[in-house]
Order: sequence, then C-alpha cells, then structure tokens
Amino acid sequence: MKRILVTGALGQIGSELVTKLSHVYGSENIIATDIRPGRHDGPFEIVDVTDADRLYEVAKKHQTDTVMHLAAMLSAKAEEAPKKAWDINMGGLVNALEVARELDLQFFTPSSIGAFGPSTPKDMTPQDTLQRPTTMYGVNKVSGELLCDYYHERFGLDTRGVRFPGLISYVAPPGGGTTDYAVEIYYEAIKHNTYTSFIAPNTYMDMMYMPDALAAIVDLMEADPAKLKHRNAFNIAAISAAPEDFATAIQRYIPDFKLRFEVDPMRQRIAESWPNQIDATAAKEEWGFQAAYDLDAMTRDMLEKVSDKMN
Ligand code: AKB
Repeated sequence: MKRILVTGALGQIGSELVTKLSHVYGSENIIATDIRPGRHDGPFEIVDVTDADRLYEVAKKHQTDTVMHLAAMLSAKAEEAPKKAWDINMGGLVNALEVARELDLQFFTPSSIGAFGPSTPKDMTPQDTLQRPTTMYGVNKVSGELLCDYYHERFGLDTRGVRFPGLISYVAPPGGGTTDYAVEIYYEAIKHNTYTSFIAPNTYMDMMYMPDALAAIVDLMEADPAKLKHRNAFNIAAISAAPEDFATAIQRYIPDFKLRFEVDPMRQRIAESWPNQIDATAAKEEWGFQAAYDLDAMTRDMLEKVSDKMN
C-alpha cells in the first residue's frame, strides 16, 4: 500500500487529487500538506515547501513512499513576481527532490504546456522538441523537467511527470494562470449569462477536464517503469480550444450566453507563446493515456456542477 505526501494540497489540483488518491489508496495513506491550514479525512500538515527541513521531517514522520509535489506559482502570477516564482517553484522542487532522494521516494511533479515557447512548433507539438519559453513559469517548468530527469539519471530516483494543459474544474479555483478564463467562463455563464474574456478570439490552447488530469497522474505513477522511455514530462492532451469555442459549447445549454473580450496584454502574450495543440502519442504508447472528456462532455458536466454549487 502506498503512503503519498501531497504538497499544495489545497490548490486547484491538490484539493481534488487528495480526494482521488484517498479513494484509491485510503485517506489514512494520503498526507495532505499546504502552506495554510486545511483538513482532509487523513493526516494534514502545514508545510512551506521552501523549508527543506520541515518537508523532510513530515515525509519521514508519516513513513511516506511517494511525493506528489504540486505547490507552485502559476504563469500569470509568476510573471508579476518572477524572483518570488523562481524561489518557490525551483526552491520547492529541489527541496522535494532532495527529500525523495534521501528517503528513496517515488516522485511526481507536473510540468505544463507553459514549458514551450514561441519557437516551439505550435500544432501537434512533439514530445521532444524545442523548449525556449519566454515566461518565468516556463523557465521554471523546463528547468524542473531537466532537474527531475537529472535526479532519475544521476540518483536512480523514480521521477515521473506530465505537461498539463489548462485544467478546468469546479472544486477549487485556479490561482493566477493564463488558462483561468476557461474556468471563469462557466461560473459567469451560470451567474450572469455573459463573460468578458481576457484572452483574445482565435487564441488556441490545450485544455483538460480535471477528472482526466487526476486519472493521468494515477495511471502514470502506476505504469510499469520498463515501458517508460520518457519521464519528465509527458505531453497529455484532450481539448484544443479558443474562447469562442467555449462560448459555442455553453450556448448549446444556455442559448442567450454572450461572450465579450477585454484582452489583458500580459496574459495574451503568454498565451500566444504556448502551443495550439500538443501531441500526446508518447503518453498513449508508453502508459496508455486516454482522455475521456471532450469540450461538450466537459461543458455539460461543468454547467451542472457549477449550478449545483451556486444553489
Ligand atoms: C497556467 O495557465 O499557468 C496553468 C498552466 C497551463 O500551466 N494553467
């Protein structure tokens, strides 16, 4: 039985991942940690990932065998405070990797479509390609991928990761990303029948519904290591969409929904530096990745769940 420590457990991914892992492995085996107080049915500990000693102490105390390191600043926030983002994203990652090395733990951390840049091929972006991102978040993600591969090669650590698209969910809000519009649009559709997008029309980015993202983490971590040619990090993809595609999908259920635009130049610049659609062939071949939700299935579920939440 696994004993999994999750950092950033109260964030957008963490809050749902802890629930999913609790179902799969038992809540008593999931050690949820975050910088602020919170709770789940199993152990919860306050951990600042920039404090290496505290991270080590908590991992050891709970006899952890796996770390899922999620605590990070997202792209838009990182662009506003680049040095702070470096300290949290890279400092936290190297601390978590060191704890994994010292205690010999399996290791997962997410990369992102943000690990690509303007010189990367934009359509069907290959698994192995040019990665020259122009954002601090992207620099952190590429460095993180390399660092995780380094720990695997140099120390034999079982590090694994995926490049997440923009993740869409209704449980916890995303914190300062470029793809956040794709979550906000559903809340505003339910509340006000209208949404003003900070991303311009015809700006395509990869998106994924949270249940597919969570299944991908569990499946990759359970995959036979002998089959993995890649490690950090696999392209995974489900939906490639622009704001007007979300509007059209929502209008099937809310016909008078209106989409307006007020473009935020900083987030638009980030979005334009990312791919339109990445190629997930390596993830499919090496560990059987398959997304279940397309734009319509996700929209139907999001509208239902967000409206239940509001009532
Ligand atoms: C962001 O927009 O920063 C994230 C991501 C794609 O990594 N959602």
